[in-house]
Amino acid sequence: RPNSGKSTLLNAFLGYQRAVVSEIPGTTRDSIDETFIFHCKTIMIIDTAGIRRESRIDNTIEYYALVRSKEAIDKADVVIHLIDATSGITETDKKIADIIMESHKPTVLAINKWDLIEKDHKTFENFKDRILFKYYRAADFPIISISALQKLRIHKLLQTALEINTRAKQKVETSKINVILENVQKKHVMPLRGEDLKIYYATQTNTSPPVIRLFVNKPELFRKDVSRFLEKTLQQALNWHGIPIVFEVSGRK
Ligand SMILES: Nc1nc2c(ncn2[C@@H]2O[C@H](COP(=O)(O)OP(=O)(O)OP(=O)(O)O)[C@@H](O)[C@H]2O)c(=O)[nH]1
Ligand SMILES: [Mg+2]
Repeated sequence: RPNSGKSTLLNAFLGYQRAVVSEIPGTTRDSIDETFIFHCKTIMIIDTAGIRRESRIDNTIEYYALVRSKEAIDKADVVIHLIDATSGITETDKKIADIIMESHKPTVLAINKWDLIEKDHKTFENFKDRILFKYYRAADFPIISISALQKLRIHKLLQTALEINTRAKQKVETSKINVILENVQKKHVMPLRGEDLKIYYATQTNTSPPVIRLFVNKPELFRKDVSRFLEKTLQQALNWHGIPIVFEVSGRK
């Protein structure tokens, strides 16, 4: 989102003023990529133009900025979605979250400008609750409060991004996935309860994003709520928080 502090964060990671920062939204027009070393790893960081709501994209410069921001998402292993703490999650942020989710990239939500928030011991939890209330899918992702300007928790942010990247590249044993799915079906919880859907067999066919191939009795019963539910179940059981899962469903083998 424009003005959330993306260029400031790039500069904080690099340790010098590489990108132009200003209080005027729309400062960065083209993506900038740079590399730096963190814990003996070379990391490429891409700073993008802030994405505006489509209704406000009224000229070609902004249109191409959007296209390039989407290209940056496609190129990335992990996406950091920066939210401005002073405004909280906005409609624009939800739009951006939708764009990120379409890409199925591992994602961290970073709440920036945390230095500007009056704090007591409950602030972060309250803030998180408000975000989840406005946007329940935020629960799918790690949420970290940071200050790009004061370099607060930016190492923790990087560490988290690296961790979910590593996990997204893992291949899980077929037996493990099948045990999880067997157990969840035995429990008869919603939305599986009372339905005739049966999952016979599952296997992981790809990584980053993980693709799970499922063989079921009636593919037409594999609706969105079932898919969501199984995604959450597997994310929890496999420590895949922040990592979207793609399901490929086919009829009985
Ligand atoms: N207090 C505070 N201000 C910040 C922080 N991060 C960025 N800012 C300020 O927020 C404004 C916007 O920062 P930028 O880094 O240019 O934001 P951006 O996301 O790159 O914006 P666009 O390029 O327009 O999309 C600047 O005035 C920054 O100094 C922060 O952590 N704390
Ligand atoms: Mg910028």
